Amino acid sequence: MASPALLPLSSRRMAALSPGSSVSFYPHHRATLRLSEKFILLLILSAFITLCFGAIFFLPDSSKHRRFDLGLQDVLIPHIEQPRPAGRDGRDGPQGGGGGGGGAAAAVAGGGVMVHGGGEEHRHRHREEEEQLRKMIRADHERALEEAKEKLKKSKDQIRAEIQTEKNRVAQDAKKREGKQLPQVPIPKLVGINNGDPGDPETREKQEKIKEMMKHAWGNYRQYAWGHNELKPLSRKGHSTNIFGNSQLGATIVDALDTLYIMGLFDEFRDGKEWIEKNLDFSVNAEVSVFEVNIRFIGGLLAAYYLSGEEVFKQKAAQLAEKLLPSFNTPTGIPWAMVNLKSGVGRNWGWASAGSSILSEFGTLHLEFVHLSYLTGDPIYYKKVLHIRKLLQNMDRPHGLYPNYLNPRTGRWGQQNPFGPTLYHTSVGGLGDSFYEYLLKAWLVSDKTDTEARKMYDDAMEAIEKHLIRKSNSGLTFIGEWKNGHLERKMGHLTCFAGGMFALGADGSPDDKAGHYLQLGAEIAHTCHQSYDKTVLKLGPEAFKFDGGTEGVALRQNEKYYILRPEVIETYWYMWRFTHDPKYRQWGWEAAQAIDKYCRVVGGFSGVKDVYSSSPAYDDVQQSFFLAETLKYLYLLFSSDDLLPLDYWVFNTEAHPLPILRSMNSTLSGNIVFQ
Ligand code: DMJ
Repeated sequence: MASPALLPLSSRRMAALSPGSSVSFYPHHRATLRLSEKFILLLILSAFITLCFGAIFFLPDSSKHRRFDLGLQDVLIPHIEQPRPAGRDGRDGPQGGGGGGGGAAAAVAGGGVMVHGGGEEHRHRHREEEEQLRKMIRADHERALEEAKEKLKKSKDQIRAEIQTEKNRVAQDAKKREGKQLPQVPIPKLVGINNGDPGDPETREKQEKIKEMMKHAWGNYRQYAWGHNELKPLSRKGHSTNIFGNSQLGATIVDALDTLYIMGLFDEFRDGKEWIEKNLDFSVNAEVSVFEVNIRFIGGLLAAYYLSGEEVFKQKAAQLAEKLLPSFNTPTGIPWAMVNLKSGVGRNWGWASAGSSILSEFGTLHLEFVHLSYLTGDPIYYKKVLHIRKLLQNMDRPHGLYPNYLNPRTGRWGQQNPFGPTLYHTSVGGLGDSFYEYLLKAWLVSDKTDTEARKMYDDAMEAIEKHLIRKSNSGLTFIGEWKNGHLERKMGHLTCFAGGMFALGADGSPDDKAGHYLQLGAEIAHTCHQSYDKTVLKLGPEAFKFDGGTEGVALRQNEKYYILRPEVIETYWYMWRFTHDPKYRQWGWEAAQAIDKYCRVVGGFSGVKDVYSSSPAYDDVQQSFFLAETLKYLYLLFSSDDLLPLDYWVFNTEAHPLPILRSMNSTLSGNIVFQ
């Protein structure tokens, strides 16, 4: 039976199918639809399809999650699998090797989903929650449909005017937020923010030399790449990478400010401040790395604020932090790796284990976010990082180790292999490194009151020592990586920061192991120095092996480069502060001289492509971390200990000093306590 037309009838009529039949009594329908009719049909159809997809894909799989009350909010967190005994072959490795071993995670990968806190009541609750979510999505779509229908009734001009009004409102809101007065909070005691005269003329001369190198790096950036993220010292023009999106955010300026300040280069500092005041705008359509922006920009701005007391740095840090918040809008609260500063849309790197988030990225926010909450009076930042911590605390860790990848949609570790043994990657170098560093530093920045962070750090160090740290044939201590089911006897330049971390964490370690950890720091420093000493340029390669006859040397061409990285010098500096053994100043000086000899060019400093070649090619990049970290650690190495004393300051992973928050009343609501 034909039904009355839902859509307006066209004036064109069709002839009755059979004259005289009952069909002819019904209105004649036209053969085609008008454009607007087609559009409405399309709209309805697409809403319906979205609804179906929403139901299938976006509703959480209740079998993989359970409700968990963090005390902050009700969130979905992943299953916690019960650890299984070590692999069938009895190996004491984190992944239990092949052949169906691989511990708890392999059981998951094999499809054996475990239901925790089970029971009929539990399942019933899940069903109700799902039904509620479905209802919400349905209501959302119906509302959107209604709005679309209403819109279509309006004229083009009306729609245009409405869009403009909305745009103005958003812009005004943003302006208001930018001008928002931040609360006055007590500023921690800032001890040792300048001077640092080392006392003896020889060391003073070295300190001066480092300052001269800083002037050379900054001066050339100032001249050839001002406002760009980084400098191409050979091409003498601006440079950028995908971590900053397609933006010109002056990364080198922000990263270098505190180094300029502690070196007493105040004219340069003022120049940088002026640029930031006039030009640094975060409302740009750029997809940036949340981690990099946090450690370089937020860290840099906060440090510049604390050192100089200039409000503009605090304001800018707060504005930027707000722009990063949308990256936390994931089903688990584990942030996306990248966020578009304008739209707030986030996503992960395509190469990171099927769209996973990276441990060293989402695990390296704590220091800056605690300070942001402190300075803005808004607990949201602290809550975000505490949520990440709680989630990690409740996850299964194969043999106590944290895998490098975590899927922010499912809350499961990445790299689970559905067809065989689980292949986690665990590393104290790239992808893992600063997560461990921040556990320790979260404890330090809280004036040692955040004992939960300290416990996580201690447990992690114990597992790392047991499973990743080995001695080479010639007795060099190295930190390997778990990859593809075995310990890779390779150490990255990035991993060399761990020497400093062990030394920094020695005091306060359990079972009176302070001496042990200081010794471990010294051994890592020695190994990393060896990796420098065994090269032609006396600069360290990106990665070096301990296999067979190879002892701390890079074998592959693509591991032989040095890109002005700081980690080895960072470790020398921490070791110097804790031991005052003159060899650390000696090793630091060797590195400084090598950098000056082989990386210095007329237009700045450049990385080199092969540290084993006497005439290496340049990579033509002056990394912003060269000014933020490498030169700062060198300068501190040749300064007295009362410049930025470690009893008062904690350095973020980009070497930006942040004061320890002690003996002050927190302005924060919630459970942040700074005594
Ligand atoms: C810096 O940006 C930071 O130190 C980060 O933690 C990792 N490494 C680079 C410099 O090598």
